[in-house]
Formats: sequence, structure tokens, C-alpha cells
Amino acid sequence: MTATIRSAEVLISSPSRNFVTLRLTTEDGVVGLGDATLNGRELAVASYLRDHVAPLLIGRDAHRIEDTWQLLYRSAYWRRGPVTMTAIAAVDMALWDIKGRLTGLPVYQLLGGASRTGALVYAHASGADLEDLGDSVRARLAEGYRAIRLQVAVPGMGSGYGISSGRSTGGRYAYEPAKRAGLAVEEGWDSARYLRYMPRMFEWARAEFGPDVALLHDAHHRLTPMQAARLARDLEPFDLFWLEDCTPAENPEALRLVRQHSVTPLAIGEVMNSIWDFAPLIQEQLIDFVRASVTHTGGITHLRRVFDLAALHQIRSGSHGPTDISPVGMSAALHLDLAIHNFGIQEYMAHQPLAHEVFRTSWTYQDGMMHPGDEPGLGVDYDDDAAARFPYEPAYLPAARLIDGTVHDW
Ligand code: EZ4
Ligand code: CO
Repeated sequence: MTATIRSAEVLISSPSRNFVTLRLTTEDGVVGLGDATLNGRELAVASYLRDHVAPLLIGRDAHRIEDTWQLLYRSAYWRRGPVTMTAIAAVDMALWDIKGRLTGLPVYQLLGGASRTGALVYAHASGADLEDLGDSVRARLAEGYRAIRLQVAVPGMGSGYGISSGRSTGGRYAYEPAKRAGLAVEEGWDSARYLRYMPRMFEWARAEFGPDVALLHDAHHRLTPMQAARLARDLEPFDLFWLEDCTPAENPEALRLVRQHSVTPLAIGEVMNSIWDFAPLIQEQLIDFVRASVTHTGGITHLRRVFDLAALHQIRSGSHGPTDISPVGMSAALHLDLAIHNFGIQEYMAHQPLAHEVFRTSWTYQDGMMHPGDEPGLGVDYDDDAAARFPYEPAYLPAARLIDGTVHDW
């Protein structure tokens, strides 16, 4: 039984934001889709796939998922890194999609079947101040979400991280991190003000919304180890579901210090991309949630391996689900969420409606939970005619500077 790959196309479209999609087609016309979107560096992955990976795929058997993963990883010689691991992820997702379509089964069935009835998701709420944030939280609660990430502009700082004013968007959509500007937008940052304000925000949120809603927060790599330890300790009374990326990902030792001072659960990993990045954090029990994405961590095959390692240490999954993971990557995450035993939570930032004109999905949302649906494969279709209306537009993530002008972690 073989399914020979006939073509490998790299599709780039920008329905509200840029997405890179790999489409593999077999000799019999069976199609598989993979997400290859690396926010702000999209064309690097597109070239990696088009120029270096596609020629290796033509004529190969689409059924050999593990073998293809190992071939692309080991034969490149230059290993790991976001560009390589995103490219491999796209191939891996597309092959799982093909296997599902060939067998008539949704991918979660191929992964061992459902371990739960749905995946708990968290939404974003943000605001220019607490009143604005309150409107945003109430909108999410009215939609049924049971878990919400809170971000607010810090008074006196002018900007924060992850803020889209509910006043300007009607509170409907999450903020969009990449800006369609010629160069990266620059934002100011002041850790001292931030550290003073975050406990006040969470104290207000618990008083306003009670103990039951799960609350999350993202520090976006901006703190020193001691600052992160202080924040994690100061937030303990407010019972966070997790504190995300409290220190830069390149410095995993920082988490030892944070752990010595606090029991606030920690999530790390959206900029990591391999099991070798996660292994020390997992084995030393320095994190509570693996915060990775299928799209940037080598695909379903590789991320499952990370989750299985995490399971040995009672660490759970917390897949990244921002707007810059395409609906294909989001669907792949949902299939994995449903299948693995140590699922924790899934981020769902929700794409703009334009994105769904290009990507037709079969997932469902109800009462704070999502299900990937029972269509064969990943359950996502790509509309070429719609995509042609949205050509690629350069977009960059912002940069952050301290008040004296020093470039800081964004
Ligand atoms: O900044 O995905 O938790 N979510 C995040 C995201 C990231 C973007 C980067 O492309 O931190 O908003
Ligand atoms: Co984050």
C-alpha cells in the first residue's frame, strides 16, 4: 500500500494576516495540508520548503510519516531552529492529513482516539485600563469561556503586551501581534511599573469575577530571574492557571530561581521548537505546562513526543494558538489535544472572519470547549480562489525599548 506524492506546493496568502501553507497531493489526487507560518519571517520557511524540501518529497510514499520526519531532520544536517522545525512540521501535518483522508478517519482517531469529549480552551481579554479589560472579560464570559488570559496597559507606560482595546474593536477580536508596517513598530517597556501593577490587576479581577474562572497571564520573556520570582510570588493569592514565559526562553536556568520562591504554575515554550529544548525543563520539573505549537515544534509526530516525555513528570500540554498559527495548525493542535492523556489547555485567539474564507474548518466551539470534528484528516480545506484575493503583505512583530532607549525582549 503506497500513496506516492506527486506535488508539493507552497501557498502564501494574507486574509487579514499572512499564512504559509504546504499542500501535498498524491498520484491519486489526495490532498494534505500543513501550516508553515512563522510570524514575521514567513518567506524564509516558504523558501526552505519550496527550494529544499519539496524536491525531496516528490515520489516518496506519503504513508511513511515517521521515516519522512527522520529523513528531513537528519539529512539536513543543520538541525533544529524555528525555520527548519516549522518546515518539517508542515510536511508532518500534511502527511497526517493525507493518511486521515486515505483511511476516512479524523487524525485524532489515528493518534489513538479521543481521551476526552472536548478540549478546554482559553480566550484573550485585554484593555487600555481595568474598565476596558472588564468589558472584554465580560464579553468572553458571555461567550462561555471558562479560562481567560488577562493583559492590560500599565498606567504610565503607554503600552503593554497583548493589548487590543475593547473600545476600539468592540471587544470582539484578540489583538494582532504583527503589524503591516514597513518596519517593526517600537513600544516602550518599564518592568518596575509592570511588576507593581500586575498584582493589582489580578486582585481586581478576582474581586470582580470570582474564584471559578481560570485566569492566565503572559509576561512575554521580559523579566529577569529575580523579577520573575517576585511576580510569581506576588500573584500566588490570585490562583493563576499559569504564568507564561516569565523569563527569556534562552535562559532555562532562570526557572530554578522562580521555583524556589513560588508555587504559581509556569508555562514556557512558544519560541522553542524541539524535544531537546524541553527535556531539561521537563526532567527538572521546572515547568507545569509545555507551551508549544504543532506548527513550530516539528509537527504532530514531534510534539506528541514532547508531550509524552512531559507526561512522565505530570506536566501537561498548553498548545500555543495565536492568530499566527493558521487554521490548519489550530486544527492539528485540536486533534492532538483530544488524543493525548496529559492535555492541559488550548489557546484559542480566534482568527478574523477573512481567514475562514480561505481556510474552511470543521472544528466546533461550545461552552468553552472545542472539538476538531470528524471529517477525515485534519478537516481543513483551502480555497485557492479566495486566497488569490489576499496576496502576501510584509508584516513585522513589534520591538520593545526601555525608557532609556535600550532594546528589550518583546
Ligand atoms: O507573541 O504568537 O501567547 N501568545 C503570544 C503570541 C506571540 C505571537 C508571536 O508571533 O505570546 O501573541
Ligand atoms: Co505567549
